[in-house]
Amino acid sequence: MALERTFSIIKPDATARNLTGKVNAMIEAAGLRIVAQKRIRMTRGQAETFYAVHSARPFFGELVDFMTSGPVVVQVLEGEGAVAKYREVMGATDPSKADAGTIRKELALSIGENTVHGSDAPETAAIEIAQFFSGNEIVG
Ligand code: DAT
Ligand code: MG
Repeated sequence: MALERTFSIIKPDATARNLTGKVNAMIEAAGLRIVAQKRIRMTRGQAETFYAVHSARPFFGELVDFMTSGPVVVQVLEGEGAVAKYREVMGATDPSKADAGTIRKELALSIGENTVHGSDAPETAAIEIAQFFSGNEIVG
């Protein structure tokens, strides 16, 4: 499998509970490298663009409210098969269905307040990374 990059967000429920370091430890323990990272407060416009694929879903308004409710940490992760590997480390969207030892099983509060985002494919990872980082902010 090739060296790959994925996009990660440590969501407001996690920054509020001071869990950034714990999430990062789980990322690094899985062999993924954090090659870019910054703490930001997302605007509604940024959140709406980021989750545009979900704009017709009933939870979209709630999702945008949540993602703009506090600071987030946006990250680029690098490693062999990073996209699929980070999805494994995160666990299922609904924490009650996530495997033991995953970030969402161990730390998430609910299907909405689920602690982390990770890209679902290399193509979406490239788009998501470009929304938040310029090339010179990523140091592999
Ligand atoms: P994932 O974040 O695992 O890729 P997704 O892309 O299907 O999941 O959904 C994006 C986010 O939207 C998810 O992390 C939390 C929220 N969400 C998804 N399904 C939801 C639901 N049924 N109720 C409330 N929020 C939901
Ligand atoms: Mg998704």
